[in-house]
Amino acid sequence: MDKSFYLGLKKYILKHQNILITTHVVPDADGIGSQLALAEALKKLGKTVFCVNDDELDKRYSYLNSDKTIVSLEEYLNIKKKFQPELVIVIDTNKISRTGIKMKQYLSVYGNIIFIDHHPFEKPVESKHFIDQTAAATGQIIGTLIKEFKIPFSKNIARGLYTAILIDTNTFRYPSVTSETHELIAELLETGMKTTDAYNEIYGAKQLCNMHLLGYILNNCQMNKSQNIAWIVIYDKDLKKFNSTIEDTHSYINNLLILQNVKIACMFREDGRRIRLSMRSHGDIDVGEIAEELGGGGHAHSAATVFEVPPGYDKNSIIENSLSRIEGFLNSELDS
Ligand SMILES: [Mn+2]
Repeated sequence: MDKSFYLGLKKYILKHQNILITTHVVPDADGIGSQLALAEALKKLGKTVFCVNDDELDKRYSYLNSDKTIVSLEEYLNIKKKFQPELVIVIDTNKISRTGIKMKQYLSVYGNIIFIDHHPFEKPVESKHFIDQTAAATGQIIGTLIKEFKIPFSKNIARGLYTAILIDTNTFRYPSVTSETHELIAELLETGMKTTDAYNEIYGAKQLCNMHLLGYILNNCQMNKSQNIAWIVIYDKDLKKFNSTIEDTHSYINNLLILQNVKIACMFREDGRRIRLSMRSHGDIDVGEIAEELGGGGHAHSAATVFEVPPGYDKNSIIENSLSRIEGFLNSELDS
């Protein structure tokens, strides 16, 4: 992204003193790491900053938030006293509805909201949406912005941003990773931050029961005839049987991408009367476009959608139907 993008963003943020930073619901490490890094940098600039999310953080992220910088909206409303945000920064999404039902309601009285994000967005407003779709993670945008502020990276900032980029690139495996990404990573490592610690803290906290669930799910992995689409299905009963939660299945889908010739990896997950679908790709196949055709959205290499299961319909028939549609989209992409 060109320099004017960061200059514009910097100028806008510097105009305000009281700043609230939030991210999307069910935040991931990109949202959380970016929030924490930006908050620390802005505090060093003398700003008053609150990091507030719709809900409490999942416990897998508590090591990043050991000083409780990020609080839930409920906690914030109890402690904020007279704090009135002059500026609200929404990280890692570009829609206010994605901040959560409670957060959206809370923010409805604040007009001064900007978005810092890397998800595709069709109608950005220049002074409101700071979106760099080419950035591998929002963490990469925040890292570049912090450099623009001339705030040196601390070990803590480095860990937040490194984790953000690690998660959003599937450990540097996506085509979104560029020389810019690695140049920033090099600067983060200059702080003395340990990559093995950062990796193990986010990926290496599994229990034996999660390992058994992973084995079970992968054992039932399937492929289409052409062997270019692979999928796994996670049912509620599997989670129960292996004493695991949805959070434990977070990166399961990435295992499918190492299959030879696979173009699209799919993970279907039962969620009440819905089926949630995540898709991953590498190479030229744009699963973001396919997800959009299926009523969802996302990045070129990582996207998602949700299917309602109408009364009287079988969940597996919804999965089969969406797989044949995905195959149709894939074949038309391969033909063009
Ligand atoms: Mn992201």
